[in-house]
Amino acid sequence: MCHRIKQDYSGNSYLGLHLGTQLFRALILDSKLNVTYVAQIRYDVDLPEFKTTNGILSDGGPGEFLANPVMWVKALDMLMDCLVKQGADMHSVVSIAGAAQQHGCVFWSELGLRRLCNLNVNLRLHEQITESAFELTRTPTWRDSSTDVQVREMEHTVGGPAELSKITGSRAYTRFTGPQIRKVYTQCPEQYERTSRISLISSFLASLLIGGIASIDYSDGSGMNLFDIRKKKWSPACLNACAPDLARRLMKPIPSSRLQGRIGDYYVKRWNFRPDCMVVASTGSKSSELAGLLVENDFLMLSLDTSDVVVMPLKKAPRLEDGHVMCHPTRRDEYMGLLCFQNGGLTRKAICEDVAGGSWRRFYEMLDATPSGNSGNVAVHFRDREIIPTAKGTLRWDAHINPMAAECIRGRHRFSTPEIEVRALIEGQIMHHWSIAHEMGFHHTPDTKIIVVGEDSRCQSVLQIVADIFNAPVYQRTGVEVSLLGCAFRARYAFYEHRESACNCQSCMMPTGRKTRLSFDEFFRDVPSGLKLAAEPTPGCDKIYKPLIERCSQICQLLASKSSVYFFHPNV
Ligand code: XUL
Repeated sequence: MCHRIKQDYSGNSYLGLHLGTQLFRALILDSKLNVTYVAQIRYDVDLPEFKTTNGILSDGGPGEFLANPVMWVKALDMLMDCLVKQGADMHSVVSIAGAAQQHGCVFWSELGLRRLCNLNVNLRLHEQITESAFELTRTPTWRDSSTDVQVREMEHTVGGPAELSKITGSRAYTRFTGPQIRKVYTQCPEQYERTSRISLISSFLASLLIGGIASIDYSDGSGMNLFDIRKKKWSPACLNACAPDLARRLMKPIPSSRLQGRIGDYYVKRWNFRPDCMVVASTGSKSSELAGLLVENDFLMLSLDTSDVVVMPLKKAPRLEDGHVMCHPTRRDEYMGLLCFQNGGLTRKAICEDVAGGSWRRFYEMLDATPSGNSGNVAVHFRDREIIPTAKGTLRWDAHINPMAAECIRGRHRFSTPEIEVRALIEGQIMHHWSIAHEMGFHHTPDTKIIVVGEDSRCQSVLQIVADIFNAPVYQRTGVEVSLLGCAFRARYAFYEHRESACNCQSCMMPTGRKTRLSFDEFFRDVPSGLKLAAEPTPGCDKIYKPLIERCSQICQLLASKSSVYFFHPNV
């Protein structure tokens, strides 16, 4: 007999926070997992004093995409106010989980550490976690690609890209945290020397919540080129190749489901949080999207957001030549494969400005006014330097361009109508994502669900293009952003794992003596995934797209070979 008094958890709620590239969002779920409150801060609009464009400072050097961490601190302060103003009772929140844009990092100063641990309730968060709390007030974000030199140095020291990938799940990438830290160490050695702790943006968010430095979780830690994804600890070889005395600054990494601690006293006094409110390790945005899907196996997720990303769950960690293998956020000893494309939502936004004056309605009408396959017109827009392949530039081919003739290098200047431009952009992006995913071994069977999520997954014609190019049924999840939902689900599960199921008495044990604790997947098994079939492949679509995919790959190769001169031999 369990003598524990049965607790009533029906008044509980769960808070998810997502610190994204352009937005900081919050979501509260009640005990039945209904959405009760949502709030958001858009940096460009709500925090104009930080002068960002799409959440990034626009005055960085070549390839630099930086942000001021104080902006995120202020956004968190405003977000909490916003929830309370809407009537949210923060006292009912029993657990919080966060997620953040991946790879970027924050360099805490000694003073910052002291302020963080002694937050004063009479001041707002950003009035005490000011610029002096950081050694760098322009900190790298995932869009940064200014570390080619450090990428080569780290790969060389560790024994080559394949060796680095064997340990960390990825060869070195410019936006990954290791090369970014090395850049700070080599270019600003004094600031590096003075840095007391380095947080990922995700663990930075958790740090703000607990009022102390939070650990980096395994899943987001896999995006650093420093973490041994199999041994689940920092790799000494990678740390040595990056910067001295780094392990101390990073602290020990922890599993993504681990508790970071209780919410800081500051939040209790300022917004009436309960003192025992639990804070779970924060993780990366895409890990959180995976947690929010509630689909167990056999799916491939395409996230169409600021970046476009393909994610698939993996039982084992394969060796990828390109792309990333990361620790799974909710399943112990499992993994996720991730391919990130820099030219996603921001490229669509820029072309929408160009051809439709920024009106998405007009933009999608234009898309609908053109046939599948765009009469052979294909374009690849790598306006920002693309990640796979490493390439920059735009190239348009119409049906007449001969890939063997010199004209293919220049392509067409413009297509004859804006409608053709729009379809060439969207089809070009999806064909590019499909072929890279295929090359990397992200295969799907007839039973695989292709799940499309993210801000730009709302348009039916885009979903149809995905279904036709992937030649598979496409599912969509409507409602709140899935990365935010993933946070709230992780918060809910943490409360179950660490509180509800944490009784050790006899009747709570299985006959074998093992606890009856459910896994994350089992816990949410009866919760509807909310997925609905959104598009099925049009009969005969492969005949249209197969030759176009071939042409799209040729365009990508051309852009990559044109760009390699600049990126790999900068002194030529
Ligand atoms: C993934 C990546 C981006 C960021 C955006 O590797 O760099 O998708 O996670 O938040």
